[in-house]
Amino acid sequence: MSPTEHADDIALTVDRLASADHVCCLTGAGVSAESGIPTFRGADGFWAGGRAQDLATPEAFARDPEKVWEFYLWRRGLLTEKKPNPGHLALAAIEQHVRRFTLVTQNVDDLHRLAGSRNIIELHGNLWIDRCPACSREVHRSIEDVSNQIPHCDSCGAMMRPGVVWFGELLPAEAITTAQEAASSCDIMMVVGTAAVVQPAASLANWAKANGAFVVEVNPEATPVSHLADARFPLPSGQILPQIADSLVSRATS
Ligand code: BV8
Ligand code: ZN
Repeated sequence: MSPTEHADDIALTVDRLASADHVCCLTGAGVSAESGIPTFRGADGFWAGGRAQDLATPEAFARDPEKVWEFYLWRRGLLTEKKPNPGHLALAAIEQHVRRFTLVTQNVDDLHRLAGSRNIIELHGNLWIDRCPACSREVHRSIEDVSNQIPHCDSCGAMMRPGVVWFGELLPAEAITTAQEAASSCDIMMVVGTAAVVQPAASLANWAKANGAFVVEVNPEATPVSHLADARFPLPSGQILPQIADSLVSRATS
């Protein structure tokens, strides 16, 4: 990307960030792509071949829990060598230089927290959490815990499940309510790295637009919310977000 290309939109976005009382950012799997983590609907995505329904639903888990655990334990193992990329780090830097920042993520890879983001809402849970379907006990795993053993509950012995939200399952009530409140009250909504097809997460962009927010989209591909964008960067987040963050930080510190 040539330096001047998108310069106007960068300047406009930084102006909005600098003057905002509340910035909201919705992220999806694309923000982790440059960390080497497959997205869901891309060519080499996790859902390639339409596997979402036989891997990420309660029915799939009831039908073949070993197969579902194999998928999630493999993804957990993948994460042990992955780290936040410049896009994650840029969002953490932006959070430090605006008045109020709410990061709403659909991702379950925990990379935003590792990058230093603080005010994070995980709409779809977290890959490092195991939850007992029988007694609701939760265990937060760490990279050291990675194994290929299916976890069982220490309290009641039941087979645990991954602490993520599957298709057909309700999102955690507090998470989606807080996210909708943030989308409804923010001055600027950044939509980064999401195909914007999964609901209710994708509708947060509409909530923000309806509240008069300035909408920024970062995605190499067009999405069903691209028409809402006041500034659109058809670029990888790891490329453009650091430019926006650097410009904001130098402005804030000059
Ligand atoms: C719900 C956790 C109420 C698990 C995920 C029938 C029955 C029941 C429900 C439904 C139904 N029909 C529709 C629904 C609603 C359903 C839904 O939205 N389905 C869609 C697919 C049509 N939603 C639900 O079921 C939700 N619950 O509605 O409850 C209810 C209950 C019962 C009955 C009715 C209603 C629960 C949804 C949560 C599912 N769990 N993940 C796991 O991770 O394994 S969803 C999964 O998709 C991930 O969380 C992921 O984040 C999310 C969204 O995908 P994206 O993040 O957008 O990723 P994707 O690969 O698609 O796109 C990547 C994008 O990045 C692309 O645009 C690409 O261009 C871009 N990109 C690539 N590289 C870069 C980049 N961008 C920037 N930089 C780059 N470098
Ligand atoms: Zn239990």
